[in-house]
Amino acid sequence: MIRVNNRAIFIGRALLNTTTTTTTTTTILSGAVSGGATINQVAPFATCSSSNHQSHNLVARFGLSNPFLAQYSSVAATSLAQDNGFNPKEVVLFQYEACPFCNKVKAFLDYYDLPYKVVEVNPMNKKEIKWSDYKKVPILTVDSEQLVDSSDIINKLVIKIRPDYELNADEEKKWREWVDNHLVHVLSPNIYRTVAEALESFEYITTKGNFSLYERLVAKYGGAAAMYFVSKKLKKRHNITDERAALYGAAEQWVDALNGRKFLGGSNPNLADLAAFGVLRPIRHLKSGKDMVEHTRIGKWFSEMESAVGQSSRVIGNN
Ligand SMILES: N[C@@H](CCC(=O)N[C@@H](CS)C(=O)NCC(=O)O)C(=O)O
Repeated sequence: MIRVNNRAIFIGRALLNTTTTTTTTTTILSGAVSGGATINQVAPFATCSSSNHQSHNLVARFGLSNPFLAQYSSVAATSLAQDNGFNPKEVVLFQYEACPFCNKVKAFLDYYDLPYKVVEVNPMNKKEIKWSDYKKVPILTVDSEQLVDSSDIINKLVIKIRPDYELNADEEKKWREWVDNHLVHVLSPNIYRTVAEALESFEYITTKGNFSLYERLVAKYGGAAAMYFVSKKLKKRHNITDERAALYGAAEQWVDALNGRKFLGGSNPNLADLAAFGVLRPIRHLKSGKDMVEHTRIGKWFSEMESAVGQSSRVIGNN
């Protein structure tokens, strides 16, 4: 079995429209952006919503694995999931590589050493998930069962792996919600904060996402430019005045929550640790992630999480 050491590079969330209530992807910044391409063609934004299903604003997420860190290796997996009697024949994750919700699921699968294949969805035509009524990612298929929504996916999997898992523990629940409702929102304004950072993010996005050659070329420069401006809108929407301060504040808030413990879960990560790690892992090697580790106390926990989660259990090939 070939598995890839996955350090995904996050992508962003862009709220282009603050009023629409439709779930349909909408071009808000219409008109030619680059060579006649519309903004959706330039930066094929997805309609991302947080765990709050009330919001159907046009947002975007992009992502990818860090090509510099990806290490391929053959491993003999000892799966916690398999040890506990959960041994599906095939697990497939339909995703955008840098979507934070997809990365939450990946952190969980990696931690539990549950082998999974990845199908990278083209955010423009989503043809890879045409078979499903659910129009967002992540979608996880476990043999013939379809699971949707990152938190629901994780809840269902953890109960399959550890039937006695206490899903409603107050602290864990509170911080899982904090990841979806707060942490995720400070990421995009940071990764698109300056033109240089927007270009860095799109370099990763377009290298690893599912784009045609044309889409890739247009998306890199047009998308970076567009997201630079969109991220300013996002700041306003989430009442962020200084994006780095918001990121550092969130990181410090998380370390305070640890309250001296190795993980929020104590000596082992719980689902909140995995969620926070999952959404931060893609930005870790972007400038914003490096700044975060340099200027806050989060680095120690992050490194402990890297060791605890270990190698990706993603299976390469035949998908
Ligand atoms: N609450 C969902 C949110 C999922 C979500 O918003 N996914 C976005 C990508 S980040 C999406 O697929 N949007 C639809 C689109 O791209 O058109 C979850 O936690 O899985």
